[in-house]
Amino acid sequence: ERAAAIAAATADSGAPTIFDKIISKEIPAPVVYEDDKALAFRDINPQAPVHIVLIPKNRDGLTQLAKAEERHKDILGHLLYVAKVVAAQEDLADGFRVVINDGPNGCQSIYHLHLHILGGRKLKWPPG
Ligand code: DGP
Repeated sequence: ERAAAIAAATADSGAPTIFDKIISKEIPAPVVYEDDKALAFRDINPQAPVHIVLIPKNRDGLTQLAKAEERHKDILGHLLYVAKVVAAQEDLADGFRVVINDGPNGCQSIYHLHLHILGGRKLKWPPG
């Protein structure tokens, strides 16, 4: 059911997403970091030994990076800094990758901006 809902979201509708339910703890997720502005949890479908999703708690119109406006600069900076904090917490001293999938061509499935933090193995480049 959830997979169908995710697959169905191939473009930004502005509708609430499953991440709202993770933020409200209505749906449990393995949280690895939380502060007043951001939440990070382990991806349900990990693509690497460490795969964490990092989101702003307040979406505030930031369904995808392409919708970013001036007012989002602080939260965007905060998320990138938190990505580093989480990578350190996860012992990714040998390196890691931060990814934002944007829109249909970027393979975005959930329209609540999120950073993927991937690590724990040698990642390939370029991505598919
Ligand atoms: P994207 O394709 O960039 O929109 O990535 C969305 C990610 O969110 C995807 O890698 C799977 C993850 N995800 C989706 N639903 C859930 C969930 O309910 N729990 C957790 N932990 N991760 C989820």
